[in-house]
Amino acid sequence: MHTNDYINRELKYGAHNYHPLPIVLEKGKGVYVWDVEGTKYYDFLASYSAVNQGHCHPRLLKAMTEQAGRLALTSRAFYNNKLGEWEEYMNQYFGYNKMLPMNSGAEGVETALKLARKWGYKVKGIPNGEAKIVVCNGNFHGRTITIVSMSSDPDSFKGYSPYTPGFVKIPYNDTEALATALSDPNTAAFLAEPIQAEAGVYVPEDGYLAKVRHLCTDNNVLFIADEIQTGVARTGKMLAVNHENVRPDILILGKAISGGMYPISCVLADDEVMLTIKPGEHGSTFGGNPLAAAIAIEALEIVKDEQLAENAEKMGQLFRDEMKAFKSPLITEVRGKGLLNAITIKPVNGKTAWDVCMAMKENGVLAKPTHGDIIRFTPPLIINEEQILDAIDKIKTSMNEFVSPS
Ligand code: IF1
Repeated sequence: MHTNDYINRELKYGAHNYHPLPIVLEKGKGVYVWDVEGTKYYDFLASYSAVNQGHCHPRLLKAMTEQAGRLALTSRAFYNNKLGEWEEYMNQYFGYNKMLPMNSGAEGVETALKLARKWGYKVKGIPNGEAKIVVCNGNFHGRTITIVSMSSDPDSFKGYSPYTPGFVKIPYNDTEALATALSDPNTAAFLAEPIQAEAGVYVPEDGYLAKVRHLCTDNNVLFIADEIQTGVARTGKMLAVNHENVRPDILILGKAISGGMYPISCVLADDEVMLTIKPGEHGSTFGGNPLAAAIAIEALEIVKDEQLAENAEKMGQLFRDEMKAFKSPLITEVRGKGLLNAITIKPVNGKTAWDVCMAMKENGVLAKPTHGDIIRFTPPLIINEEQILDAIDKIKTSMNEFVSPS
C-alpha cells in the first residue's frame, strides 16, 4: 500500500472530522518520524506538544511495557500500588496537596470546572446554580459540549447548542476586563492558558499572569491554569506560570506528562479545593490506572534528567533569532516562548500557510497551520542545535520556493 491507499481507506471508513496533511506516518524516534514511503521528517508539531520527550523514548517504552506486563487497569473500585506513588511524586514535583488523575486534556478541564463550581458553592458560598467562571476570548480547552460552550470560535461551538451556561468571556491579556468580571461576587474561577497556543501562540504581556494572580486572590476567585499544552517544559520552564512565579489554585496538565505514549491528564489543587468532591461524585474508568502512573512518573523524570526546560529555552531563542533574521516577505511576525513558537504568514503570489507547510513537508519538516495564516512550530524538546539549524534551513528553503527574501 502507498500513501494514497491509506488516505482513501480512512476517507471511506473514518469520520471526516479532520483535514490532515497528506502524509501517512508509520514510525517515530526522537525528533524524527518516517512515512509509509520510508521518507524521514523532522516532527515540528510533536502532536501539539504531547511528544516533548521525543517519539518512543526508550525509558518510556521500558516503563510502559514493564507495567503493562504486570497490571494495566484496576478501575478505582480497588486501590492499586502505583497511583499513590504517582500522587506523592506529583505533590513533591509541583507542590500541591492533592492530584485527581484523568485521561484526556478535556477531561482534566472538565474536572477543574467541576471543582471550581463545587468550591464556589461549598466554600465561597455562592448561591446554588449561580456560579460564574470567567474565560478568555480565543481560548482552546478541548471539545466537549461544556468546553465549546466557553469558546469564542464558531468552528468549535457552531451546531452544538444548547450550551452550558455560567461562563463569562473577556478579552485575553486584559486585566481591566478581568477586574470587572471578578467583581461579580458569584464568580468562582478564572480559567486561562498562560499562552494561547491554538489561537496562534499569543504570549500575554510581561506581568499579566502576576496581575491575574493578585486579582483572583483579592476577589476570592480561583485561578485555573490550563497548562496542558504550555506545561511540561514547553515554554522553557517546567510550567509557563513559572516565568512569573505565579501559583494557580488549580493546575491542569496533560499531553506531555505521558510523553505522548498514553492519554494522561491530571488536576492539582490544595485540600480546600480538591476535597470539595466527595467519594462517588467524580471519576473515570481509566483515571489513575497503574500503567498511566508508571508512564507519567518516568515521563517527568526524563524532563528533569535531560534538562528539557533549559534546552527548550536555548533552542527556542535560537529558532526565533534565526527566523526573525530571515527577511522573507511571507513572514509578518515571529513569536513564542521556549519551543512554543509561531510564524504568521502573509499570502504572497496566492501562496498561504498551508502551501508553506506542504513545501516544508517536501523538504522534510512537518508542521500544520492554525487559524489559516499561522504556522505553529513545536518540535520535541530534545532537539539539539545541529538538528534545529538543519530544520530551520529546510523551512527557509521552503519559503524561498515561493518568494525570495528581500
Ligand atoms: C485536536 C487544537 C492544540 C489544549 C489545551 C485542553 C486541550 C488541548 C490548552 C484538550 C488540546 C489539542 C487537541 C487536538 C489538537 C490540539 C490543539 F488544535 F485542537 F487546539 F494543541 F492547540 N487545553 N489540544 O491545547 O486536550 O482533550 O485534546 O487531550 O483536537 O486535534 P485533549
